[in-house]
Amino acid sequence: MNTQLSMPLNAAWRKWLIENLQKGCTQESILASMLQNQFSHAVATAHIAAIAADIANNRVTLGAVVADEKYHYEASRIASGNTLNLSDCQVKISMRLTEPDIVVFDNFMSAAECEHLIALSVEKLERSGVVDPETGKTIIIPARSSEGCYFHRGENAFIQQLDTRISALMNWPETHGEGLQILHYENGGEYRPHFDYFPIDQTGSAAHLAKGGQRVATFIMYLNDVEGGGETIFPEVGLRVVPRQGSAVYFSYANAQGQVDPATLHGGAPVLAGEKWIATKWMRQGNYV
Ligand code: PD2
Ligand code: ZN
Repeated sequence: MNTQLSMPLNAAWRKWLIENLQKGCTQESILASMLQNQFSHAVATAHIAAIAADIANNRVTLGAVVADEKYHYEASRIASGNTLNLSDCQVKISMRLTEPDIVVFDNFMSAAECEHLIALSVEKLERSGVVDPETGKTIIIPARSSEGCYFHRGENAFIQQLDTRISALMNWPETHGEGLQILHYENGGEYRPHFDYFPIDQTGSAAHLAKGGQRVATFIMYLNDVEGGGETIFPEVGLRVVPRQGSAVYFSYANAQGQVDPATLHGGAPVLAGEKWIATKWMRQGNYV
């Protein structure tokens, strides 16, 4: 047995490899994506060669390899304790769930910081889109009826301070974070349930995965109190996080084996009264440039 293959390939990666080899992607481009997703060169090369040989010898059918594999939970990246002392603020934990890994915080941002972030965003807002599963391009759909904008990492001193605070709390390098996204929902606005990770069996995911690898965790900060509705919902576990100014919710969904956790299906419930402002930070497996 090839010793490199003693690191098993999960069902999703196996399916992705088969599909990409069968549709004629070069082994170099497949290798590049796997390296971006934290496979070592030796392990990725061995898996590509093994699956290419299986295909050549008619030993694979897609139906046979898509069987669900249970997500393997790892320890949460969020530090233990009820109060977390960061360099510039003291954050309170108000709830922890382990499967899926979800943590809710109070006191992550001050009211003044929330107001300032909203004020910086109002002029920049544009209708939000989603990733087209086929093409990977951004498309506008009714399931996401918010407007939003982005701030590059460290775009100004204020954003830099938030980026650093978020990275410390998420226990993940700042360099792996996407730019901060701000979202504004009017009354009636919603974001129907979805996954924040890029499903590796969708062709549209490839371009996103090539830039920093898979998303591993999300951090949503609530910038205002919402008069009615607007909770962040996790339908698989029946959880509704009520938006409150300065509080935040964290959830993680990718492990070291390259699995993603479908129990993190989540959405933004319709705003029933008033408006809703949030900021979202997505972290990647590797450097996000
Ligand atoms: O607005 C929310 O609560 C929400 C829900 C689901 C935000 C996101 N996803 C997101 O920004 O990914
Ligand atoms: Zn989301």
